[in-house]
Amino acid sequence: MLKGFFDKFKNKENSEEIEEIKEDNTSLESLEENIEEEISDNIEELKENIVENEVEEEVQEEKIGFFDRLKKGLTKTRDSISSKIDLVLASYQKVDEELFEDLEDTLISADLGVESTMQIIDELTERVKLNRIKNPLEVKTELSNIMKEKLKNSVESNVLDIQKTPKLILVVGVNGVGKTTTIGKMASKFKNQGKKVMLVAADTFRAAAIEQLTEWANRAKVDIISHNEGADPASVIFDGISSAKSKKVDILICDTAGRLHNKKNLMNELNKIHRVIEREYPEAEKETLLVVDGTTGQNAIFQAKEFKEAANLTGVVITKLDGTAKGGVIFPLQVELGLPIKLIGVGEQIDNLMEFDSDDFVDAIIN
Ligand SMILES: Nc1nc2c(ncn2[C@@H]2O[C@H](COP(=O)(O)OP(=O)(O)O)[C@@H](O)[C@H]2O)c(=O)[nH]1
Ligand SMILES: [Mg+2]
Repeated sequence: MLKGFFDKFKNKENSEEIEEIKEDNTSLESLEENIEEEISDNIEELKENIVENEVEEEVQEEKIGFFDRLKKGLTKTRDSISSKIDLVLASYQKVDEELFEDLEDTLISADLGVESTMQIIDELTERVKLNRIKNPLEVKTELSNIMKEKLKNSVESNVLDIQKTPKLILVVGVNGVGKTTTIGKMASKFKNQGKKVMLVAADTFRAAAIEQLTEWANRAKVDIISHNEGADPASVIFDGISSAKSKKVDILICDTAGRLHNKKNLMNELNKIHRVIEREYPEAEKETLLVVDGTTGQNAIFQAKEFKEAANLTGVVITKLDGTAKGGVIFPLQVELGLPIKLIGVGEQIDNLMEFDSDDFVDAIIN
């Protein structure tokens, strides 16, 4: 009996021990579960971080890519402006009147125009005094700041807004500046941004001009409206507008001829086109872009003045900046004539068209 009691007691003890061990086991299991959960949470977080970093890197790369492409396109302008400025600044021990005169000559020789240059140098002189700048090398930073401000303050915006649709873009400019090429590049760019684009071949002067635009339409994979050589440009645009309306086109881009012998001819032709557009497409956002060839320097300014009087210009595209040291011409166009630079052409390829940003531009030509 006593043995039986002991056995019972032992059994009880055993079962208590077993319970204890069981409890320990469950708490161990839950601890394990917690640890596993924590590890998987950490892994998730790490994964998220990696994705975030990758996205950030991509954005950063895109930014670097854009700026590098801009810098590459503007190599000749930068070589002409930046290295000359460096040379001037390095040859002075102190900041004096002569240094400013030398800088003035440098900017004028880089096609910045007399008026813009004078404004920039006056402002620079004042700031150097105000900020007690003694070191000629510090002058460059101040100069770059002033150039950025001048460009920014001279127009409301440099953005070619394509969000409000339907939109009609009339492209004007003298022969050979790059109108047709720029239209092809724009078509591709806007299409890639999800817009439905159509082109109008209203340069009816030569059959080759119509063929050239047709080729660009094929390359950009957009529709085109054209008539035969010699047709009335306004009537081609009329047809373009009807087609754009029925096909619900977002952006209609019209090429025009550059061979108008005098200002009166030019005005008549453009007035007729503007009248048709106003009458047939009142709901469209209108944009008239003047294309000028950056390699022509002062000639580009002269053309801008002529076209400003003949057409209701909303912006300028400067082409061929890849092949010229005359990129400074942007200053007289925007600062003196108040025409916003909206796009710049930096090569002949379909993607060699960039949006203009004044800060990036100045950074790309002065470093
Ligand atoms: N290097 C370079 N050439 C360009 C650029 N834009 C246009 N061109 C070239 O300039 C020439 C005239 O262009 P085109 O579009 O026919 O001018 P349009 O007469 O005004 O229509 C062509 O050989 C183009 O390839 C550019 O941004 N850079
Ligand atoms: Mg053309």
